[in-house]
Amino acid sequence: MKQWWQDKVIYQIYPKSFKDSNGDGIGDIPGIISQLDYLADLGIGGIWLSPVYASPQVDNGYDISDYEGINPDYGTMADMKQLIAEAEKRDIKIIMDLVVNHTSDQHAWFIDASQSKDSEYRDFYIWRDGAEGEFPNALQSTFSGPAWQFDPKTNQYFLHLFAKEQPDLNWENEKLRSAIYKMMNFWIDLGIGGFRMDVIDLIGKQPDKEITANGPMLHSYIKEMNQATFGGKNFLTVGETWGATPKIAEEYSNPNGGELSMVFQFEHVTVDEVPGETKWNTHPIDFGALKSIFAKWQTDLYQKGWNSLFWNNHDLPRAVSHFGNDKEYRERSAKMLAIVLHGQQGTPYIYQGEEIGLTNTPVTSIDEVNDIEARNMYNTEIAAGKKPSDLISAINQKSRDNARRPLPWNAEKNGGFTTGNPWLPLNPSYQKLNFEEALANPNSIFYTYKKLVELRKENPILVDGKFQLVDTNDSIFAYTRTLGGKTWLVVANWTANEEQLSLPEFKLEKIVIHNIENKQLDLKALALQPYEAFIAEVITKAGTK
Ligand code: TEU
Ligand code: CA
Repeated sequence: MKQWWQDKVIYQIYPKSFKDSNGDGIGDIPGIISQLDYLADLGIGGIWLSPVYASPQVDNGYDISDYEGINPDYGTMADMKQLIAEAEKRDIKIIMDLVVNHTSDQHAWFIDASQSKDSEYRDFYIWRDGAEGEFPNALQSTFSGPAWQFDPKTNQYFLHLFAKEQPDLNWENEKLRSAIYKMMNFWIDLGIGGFRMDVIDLIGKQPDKEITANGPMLHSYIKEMNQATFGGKNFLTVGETWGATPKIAEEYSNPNGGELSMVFQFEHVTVDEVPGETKWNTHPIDFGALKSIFAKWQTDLYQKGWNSLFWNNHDLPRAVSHFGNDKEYRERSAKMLAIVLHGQQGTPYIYQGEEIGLTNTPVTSIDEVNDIEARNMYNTEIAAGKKPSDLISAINQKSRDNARRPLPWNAEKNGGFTTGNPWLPLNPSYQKLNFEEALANPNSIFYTYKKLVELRKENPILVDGKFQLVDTNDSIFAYTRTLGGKTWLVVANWTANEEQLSLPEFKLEKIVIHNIENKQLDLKALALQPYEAFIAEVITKAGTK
């Protein structure tokens, strides 16, 4: 069955920072509704909405206290229904964030479960014995420190792979699984178009064996969920799977597997990390390695599964700062990153503000940092004797706040994001760098994205064409897409150097998109400018490859 999302581009909204409608400094659902025409203009087919559910906001909504309620800061269920309806009018579907590895400790299930060992909800969570101060085992939380929290009331520890206010759910419990499926069907019945599944690869965990990702029951649970909820519907499901290899991604996403549409894998975005070290130990990007990673995923999943394509999200640094050049070549390198990603096979995701090339926002002190992950890391490392300046430098490169700054809609106070005090200050660049300015400039990054979105809808070669890497040096990423005798060539220089490239095997038919206006292309002798990138229709001289 043809799925609604196959030739579409998805846009991620982080609601707290998108648009404030009532001056309280916090983005909200009416704010999103007010900008739907902007998103329709960009041409996207779906919105992945980061959590808007009732939540004490310890982890900005990834700690949910009621899956069927809306955080009052963001609006009401009536607003949510209106968002779904208004989006639908513009042919945009809403993809809800499904956070079912854990709940908030303020969820009714956990409140009840923690009252007594006899609670009917006790087994919805993961409790273990251990004398106080002696943890059941060595499992660590992603947000620093032990993954076990002692609960004096019942004298047991509970598991939390994230904050201690985010207790892990026990997927071995069939009653818990049915309760989750019931909740999912509630949302499906409201007319949403998909789910993005938060850390879904952790639900099959075996805590006693210290197995967290890719546990033995993981795929059975996902198959069961598929059958009980979205299976057989025209629906997008994307699992967040930090531990996926191409083989594992194939298992999730193969069209006959009864699991998910696709997964987010993170091999390319963690290319600057060394296995065994944390994300805070940064290393320069090895572009040769990056190219091989893309080529591997493109090749291994072709016609066996489905890729998701992204450079950044609410947990990652801004794409242009991390992979491009956010100074002299901000515009050109942002367009290059867009072209080289959207040229690939899979479903592209744009993270809010990426389409105008928003950059990271440096801070000078931990007091300016909001994100729980960075703050916990900072406190732990300071206690271990690390230097504040080194930690702040790592935070400036990697912290999640970089992507979470409120959006600059125009050059007015607070970028037009709010008439009040924004919950987190905007990047000070907003006077020059904002949506209004981008829309008014026909050469802006925005129009590169808009064109790429449109190209995908109109050209099956972008959706289904076979990927083949073109051999070049590591400063250049070049590949072809081929479908039905047609070939598109994608070439990107991902450095600030000029690069020479000769591709005599291709004859230029027409330029599809190019991030340098009015520049001729001679494929036999390409003198690539810094961060130059293009897609061209070509004829393969030695016959079709
Ligand atoms: O992220 C999963 C996750 O492992 C992240 O904590 C990730 O390791 C880190 O942010 C990289 O910088 C998901 C959500 O996307 C994230 O926002 C949540 O905090 C987390 O799950 C817990 O729900
Ligand atoms: Ca608000």
